[in-house]
Amino acid sequence: MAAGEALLVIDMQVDFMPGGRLPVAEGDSIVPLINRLGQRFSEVILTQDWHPAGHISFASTHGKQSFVETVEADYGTQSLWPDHTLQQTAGAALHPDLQLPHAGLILRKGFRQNVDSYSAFLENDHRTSTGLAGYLRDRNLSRLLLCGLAWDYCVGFSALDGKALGFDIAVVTDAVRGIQPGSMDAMTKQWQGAGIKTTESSSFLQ
Ligand code: VGL
Ligand code: ZN
Repeated sequence: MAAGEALLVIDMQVDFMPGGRLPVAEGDSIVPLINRLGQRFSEVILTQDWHPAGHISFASTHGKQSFVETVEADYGTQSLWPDHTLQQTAGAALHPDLQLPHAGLILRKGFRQNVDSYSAFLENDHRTSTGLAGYLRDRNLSRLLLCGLAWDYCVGFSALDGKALGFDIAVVTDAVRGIQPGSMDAMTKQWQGAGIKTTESSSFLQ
């Protein structure tokens, strides 16, 4: 890795793995690749989706159906999900096979009752900072390689916000999996429009 580079590993948590509460197909298959990538970076940052009971993003909170129904939040339309990554539960834990002991930061997000946060940089109101940009700037980390879950949501919006905040962003596409093919395609188009690069893990592993 070059100076100023960091690997940002998004939401590699039990609930997003097959068998979890909000499973991403093949989410577990990228764990070994992410471990290998991690060995190439001295700067590694993890994120952890971390919701309280009754969170605004849970369909159950509103007596609605997940995936198909939405609610109008103060900040706009919020998609609804099955209850997932509840604070302090086994499902919120990082995948037990992740081996990134040198990671310097585990950033939690989505912990406010009435605001979701897909992005590692800004909550879904597009205003409230998670503090990640400040951390990166303080530590002179300006180029980020993104991997993890999910392509169409938390990886996707982290890439868009990171780019908009002035970071050089590349998504390591073979180390990412997504929730819905249609929204993955739409997100990929948004990345292209924003000038976000995509790359493959082979560029970092020999
Ligand atoms: C995610 C939906 C809800 C993600 C998190 O990690 O992509 N998606 N919460
Ligand atoms: Zn969530």
